[in-house]
Amino acid sequence: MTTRKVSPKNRKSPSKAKLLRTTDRVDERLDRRNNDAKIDDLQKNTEDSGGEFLTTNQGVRINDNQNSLKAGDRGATLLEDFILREKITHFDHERIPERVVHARGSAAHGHFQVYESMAQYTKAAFLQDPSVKTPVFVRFSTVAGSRGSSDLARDVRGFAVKFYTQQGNFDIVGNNMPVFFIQDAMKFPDLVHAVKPEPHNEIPQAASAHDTFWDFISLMPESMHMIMWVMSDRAIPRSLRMMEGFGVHTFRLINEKGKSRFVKFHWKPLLGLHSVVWDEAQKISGKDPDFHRRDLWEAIENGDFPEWEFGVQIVDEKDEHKFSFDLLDPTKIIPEEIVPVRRIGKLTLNRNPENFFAETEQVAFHVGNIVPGIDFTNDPLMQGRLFSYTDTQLIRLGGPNFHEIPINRPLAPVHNNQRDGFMRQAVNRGQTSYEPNSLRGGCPFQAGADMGGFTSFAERIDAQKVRARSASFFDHFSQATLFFNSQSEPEKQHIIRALRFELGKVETPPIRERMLALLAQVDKGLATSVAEGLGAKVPAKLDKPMNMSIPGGADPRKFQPKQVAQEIETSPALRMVNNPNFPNDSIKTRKIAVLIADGFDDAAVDEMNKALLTAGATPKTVAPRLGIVTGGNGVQLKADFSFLTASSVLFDAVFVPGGDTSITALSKQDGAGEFVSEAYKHCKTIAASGAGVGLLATALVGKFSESDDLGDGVAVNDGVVTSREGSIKGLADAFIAALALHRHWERETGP
Ligand code: HDE
Repeated sequence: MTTRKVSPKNRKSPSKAKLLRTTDRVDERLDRRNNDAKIDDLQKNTEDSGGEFLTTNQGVRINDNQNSLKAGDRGATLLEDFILREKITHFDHERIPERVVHARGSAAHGHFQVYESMAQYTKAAFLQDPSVKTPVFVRFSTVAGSRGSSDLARDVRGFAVKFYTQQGNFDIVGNNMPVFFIQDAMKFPDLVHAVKPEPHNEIPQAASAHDTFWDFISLMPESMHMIMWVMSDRAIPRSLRMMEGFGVHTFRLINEKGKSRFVKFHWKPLLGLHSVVWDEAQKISGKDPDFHRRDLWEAIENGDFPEWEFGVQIVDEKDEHKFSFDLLDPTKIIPEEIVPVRRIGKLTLNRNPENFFAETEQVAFHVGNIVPGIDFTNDPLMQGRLFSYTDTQLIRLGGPNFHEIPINRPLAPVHNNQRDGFMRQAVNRGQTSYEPNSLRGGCPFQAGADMGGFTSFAERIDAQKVRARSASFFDHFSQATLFFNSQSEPEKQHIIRALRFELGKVETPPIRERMLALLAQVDKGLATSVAEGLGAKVPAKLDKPMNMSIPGGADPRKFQPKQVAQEIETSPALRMVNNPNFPNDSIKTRKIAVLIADGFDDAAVDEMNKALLTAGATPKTVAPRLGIVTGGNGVQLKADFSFLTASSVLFDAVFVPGGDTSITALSKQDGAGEFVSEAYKHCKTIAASGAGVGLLATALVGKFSESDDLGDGVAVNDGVVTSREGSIKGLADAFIAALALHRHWERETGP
């Protein structure tokens, strides 16, 4: 293991000019290496095995890695065996505690580049120069499940970005939803205890569909906006590459003159916003629990680098109180229709980690990692987070030196008088470890603001010390209603179904009733539909003043939710279907299953594959068995999957090419018909040519009639694209157009 170089002892106080030159040199170095700077930095600790002898941790070459040292070949193992003891001891200590939340995650390296200087708003160095690429490491996660849980749980996704900037590390530790369940950090342990598996039997894993979660939520009216998001399709993304990200809290941008503005951070995926359906999510959890991890990994390995645009909503200080909601309340969004999201830069993920544990598991994010030009607000949820993140790393990573772990160490130089502690890597030279000192000429020096020293925004505060919540935090339902009203019809139905599922798993009737009463505050139709599915009735009204979530001995009447007139009735930016922010949907990186058996129409497959590849999609063959499959004209293709190793839920669409022998074999094949009918059920695009149309007709009896489709070549019915004799090019064009719609919700039957 190599350690970072510490700068040589500097006994004289350097002049300002000299300091400036030092900083410039660092900048130059970073600029030159651009986004490779962090990769280079990690190289110092990267070990490649190949061609070396096996050794102990002390570097002693090992002769026998098969047998322990014994007294005779059947004899007791000897305590003396230092090689065995070292190997087993290390193994025994391989595990560290998983994250208390967000334990399940996947990450990647990349870079960020700003489009134009944001100097008007912030002095943050990484937001000044479009030619500078700032290295980033991004970790996506689910919240509730354990490290080994399924990627497809209905859950919020963490979206944490670490920027290794010239001025130090800046972390945006956000989610794929812009609001949160609670308004104050005080409630976070309660929320997490409620959603985690129940303590007596550790059931259920990675699921909110159980009594304790809904018990808590039913007593926490402030969570209703977040509940709408978590019950929506946003909670079951198609891919980590196809979801938005949000900083959630309101932060501050501070410019060179010290002027502060409020800001909300956004990530907009260039591949658009897409989700799976709940039935599919549950099946994927069985077929491939690593679905999102694999998808991210494969996309990066294939060179399909995921990209997001970085967006900011900026609000002037003078406008702080002009909204129907409080900017400090993390259960509220600023609707994009009121304050547009300005896209100011791009994040690209282009490299997978080398080692999951070293990077993805050991990375330590912290909302408190900010750089000059960014600052906090008094959002009471964020304020609590500022305490929590260092604290959690101390137990999770085993001591105070976790900032020295390669993935966490900044590229900006680190000099201070902090010393020692478990696993210290830096060898700090010199006699002094305090400040002020004269023995080291006062080094390391404090930096004035003009030298990049961090100064906190001097917010004026004139207050009494109270445990309280602002009156401006009590509109718990208006934005939940805004969210529900902004959804497309299929998305509304999905929310209703999700609530029926979740509350259907709740075993205590009063919890359901309280939830129905709360849902009625959001939308009466929503509550009635959910109630129908539960065979229950929406309570006539909320019983008495809501006696929920209030301090002991307080008067409940002073804590009632109130309604505030909203600026807008709907916000199209909140829906996923026909969201105006994602107008140009492509089929890039979509996975298409091509079902073949010996005798398949090889000309059709060839032409379709070419069209799909040109459009950026990835066709994969699925056949009755692995190995080589031979087409009607003798073309040989390798089967990527068999019907045993693949399933329609792992693909975005299906193509069934013709070829009589192939279709006869597929018709007898267990799983082929199910493949097609399941894709239909999940509203995916399906195409068939020649005899393949017959297979569709059989698999989709009652849903699709071949006769409907036989027109002048290519027919399209609710995303089923067929051509018995027409051109494959025409079929491919129609298939690609239908695929770009992602799903064909018109096929869905009622909740
Ligand atoms: Fe976190 N959160 N959180 N959180 N959070 C953690 O830190 C916490 C909250 C978020 O990929 C922990 O290193 C408190 C909101 C992400 O490594 C812990 C409160 C948002 C990640 C912690 C919140 C988040 C975490 C657990 C309420 C969205 C994963 C392990 C006051 C804006 C980062 C760790 C990664 C992780 C505490 C609320 C996002 C315990 C106390 C709101 C994406 O420190």
